[in-house]
Amino acid sequence: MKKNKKKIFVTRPLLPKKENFQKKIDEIWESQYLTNNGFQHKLLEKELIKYLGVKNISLFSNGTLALLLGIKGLELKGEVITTPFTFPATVEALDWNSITPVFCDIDPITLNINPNKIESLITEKTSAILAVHVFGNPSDVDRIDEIAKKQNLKVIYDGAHVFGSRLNGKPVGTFGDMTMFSFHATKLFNTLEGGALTFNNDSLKEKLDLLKNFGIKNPEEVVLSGINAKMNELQAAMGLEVLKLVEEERQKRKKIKHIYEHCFKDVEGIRVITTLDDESSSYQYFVIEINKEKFGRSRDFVYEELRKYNVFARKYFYPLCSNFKWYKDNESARKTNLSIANKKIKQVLSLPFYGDLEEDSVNKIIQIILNSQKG
Ligand code: T4K
Repeated sequence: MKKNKKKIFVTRPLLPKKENFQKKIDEIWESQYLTNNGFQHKLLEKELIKYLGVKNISLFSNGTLALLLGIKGLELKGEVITTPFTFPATVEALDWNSITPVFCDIDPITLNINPNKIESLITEKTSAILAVHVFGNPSDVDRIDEIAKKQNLKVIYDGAHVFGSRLNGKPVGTFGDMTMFSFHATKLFNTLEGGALTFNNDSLKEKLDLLKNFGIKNPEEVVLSGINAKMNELQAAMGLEVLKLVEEERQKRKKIKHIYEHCFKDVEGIRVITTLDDESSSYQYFVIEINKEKFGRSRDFVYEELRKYNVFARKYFYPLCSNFKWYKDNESARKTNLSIANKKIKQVLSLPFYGDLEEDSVNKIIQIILNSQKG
């Protein structure tokens, strides 16, 4: 098989037609309003409330700052129980709030925090559970909710991977005290960089909007210590244009997902992790797990084989957060406490997945993976 001339990345941003974005830029120039809750920002809030089916939303300059300020807004402190199997932003948002992450092992099928292991980690210092809907697979929200109610804990979801999906028919952004969404360029829905918090409690709206705007209530009053984490007008305008394309993009990704799934379904040692479809799926990632004993080759071997052909899959979320050097004295970060997460981190591979990925390329990627068994 020939090496691809062009590099194939794990994803490509969903881009509107340049002339449509240009129209938005013209509006912004005309208004001379570039940031600070301008027209585009207000409109995007409205559109996203509708699209995501949520009660309240606050927009941010990126998902990490949204999460960081959501944690602050909920006044979490002490210890928060979370997953090590996530992007660094999740646990770094706790670090920035001077909160100790308490790592909980993951479920071997969904790769989400394992609710059966949460309760034994609760101490008098625990203030919340921070769960991640990893690769779009929803966390066990019912069990988490039950534990949180019983133990009087808050629940915050990192929903960076679940834009627009529903769980048991309910919009995913309506669970727990708060959900964070990421609108980074690599996400299904993007605002270049950007993020949001969604929440049911109306009284949080004013607080979160203050937190991202230095705590400034009006020109005469600064009511809390905030920061600058505002989404600007160009970001919001991009969001308004990209939102129009999301449904079509989901359909294209669904097709690609089915090609991958069909070809991997009988392959010993390969398990598809992102199995959900239609409204339950965010179509954000297509992720497989490679069992070296059964497949005959390791994840790292397959990853390198793909690179030889100019295909850049990703080993998300390697390295595992609990293995970061600054957690070496954190008891919960010990490998013996997190055996599933430490095992899965060596097996998981995110394959190229975006609407414009050509069917030929998908078939070629599959072929490289299958050939690597022999190679
Ligand atoms: N929580 C979770 C669970 C997350 O996954 C993330 C972010 C966050 C929180 C934080 O949200 P944000 O603060 O980012 O809103 C990427 C993204 O930067 C990151 O947003 C995302 N998760 C993570 C899973 O993926 P990298 O380090 O892999 O990005 P990068 O630059 O290597 O991009 C991956 C590939 O995408 C490139 O090889 C090529 C392609 N690409 C990328 C960009 C930026 C493009 O084609 N165009 C582009 O503009 O983190």
